[in-house]
Amino acid sequence: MRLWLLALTCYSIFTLAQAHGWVGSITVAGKPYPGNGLGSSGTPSSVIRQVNTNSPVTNVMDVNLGCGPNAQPAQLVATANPGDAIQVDWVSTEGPWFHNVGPMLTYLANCGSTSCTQFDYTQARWFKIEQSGRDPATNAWVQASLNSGAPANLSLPGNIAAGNYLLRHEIIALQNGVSQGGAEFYASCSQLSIGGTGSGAPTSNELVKLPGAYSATDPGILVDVYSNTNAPYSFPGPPIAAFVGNVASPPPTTTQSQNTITKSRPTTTREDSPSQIASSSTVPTAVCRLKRRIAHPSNSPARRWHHTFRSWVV
Ligand SMILES: *[C@@H]1O[C@H](CO)[C@@H](O)[C@H](O)[C@H]1NC(C)=O
Ligand SMILES: [Cu+2]
Repeated sequence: MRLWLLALTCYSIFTLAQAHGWVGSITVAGKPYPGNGLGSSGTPSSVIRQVNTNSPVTNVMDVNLGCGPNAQPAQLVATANPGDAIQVDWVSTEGPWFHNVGPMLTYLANCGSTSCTQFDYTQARWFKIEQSGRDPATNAWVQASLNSGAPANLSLPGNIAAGNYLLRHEIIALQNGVSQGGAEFYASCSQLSIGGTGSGAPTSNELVKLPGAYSATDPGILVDVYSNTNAPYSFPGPPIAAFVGNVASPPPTTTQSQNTITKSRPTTTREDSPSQIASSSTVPTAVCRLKRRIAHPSNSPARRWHHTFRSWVV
């Protein structure tokens, strides 16, 4: 009997500890590219660099901020063209991605003249091509749309120069962002070969290192997203590269806001409320809903349980 209880308790702690995620697959111009599970046992024939844990990076200077925890080069590249639509499908052990506050950002880095399969991501100079915060129509974070199993959507710059590029998609989960070190960073890198006849490229001052471009006290990282949901969100990192949004043969204009959702509109919606988590849950059982509620409640004292459990186990 005692053993059973112990086993049950351990199971609960274990599943709470798994309450994070990774990229399961990407789709480029309609073609799906499956990724791997966590760790070293997956097939290496993927375009997505495999990570070894679903846990987030929480130190902005951690080398794993680059491509996710212990990211390994993948064997394949996805062929793409300027302007292609890309979907990034984030998953968790419980099913869809479930964090629902914080931005999503996309960066590219040029791998040079050889394929990205051998590219050392610590040498990457990243430029930003897209970022999304709150949806102006609903005031909900776009990230919350992933909770239903929907992918994150982005598109390659319409005039990007041909070449080998690492695509870095990032989710920052801010449910604990009120404390320094509380923000959770999830990054995933996919290997692309972009063709076409584009000429667009970032300027050198638009290129950043990751880690390097974020500070733990950036206003978009050390932030209480629950206290004033109408406050404009300040995205971390560089602005979107100026050439992004230009199509072939563009006039040289700056279109930083074109691909960006920056501003919220006043509503009374409060994200991450237990009722919303319960109603948007795709996990069928009450037990699982309860578990998710415990793992991601909205009030900060209880929210710490998530991390307390994690630190016990990890
Ligand atoms: C991505 O696009 C699909 C199709 O339009 C949509 O259903 C989904 O909600 C979008 N994802 C996000 C995060 O908005
Ligand atoms: Cu988490």
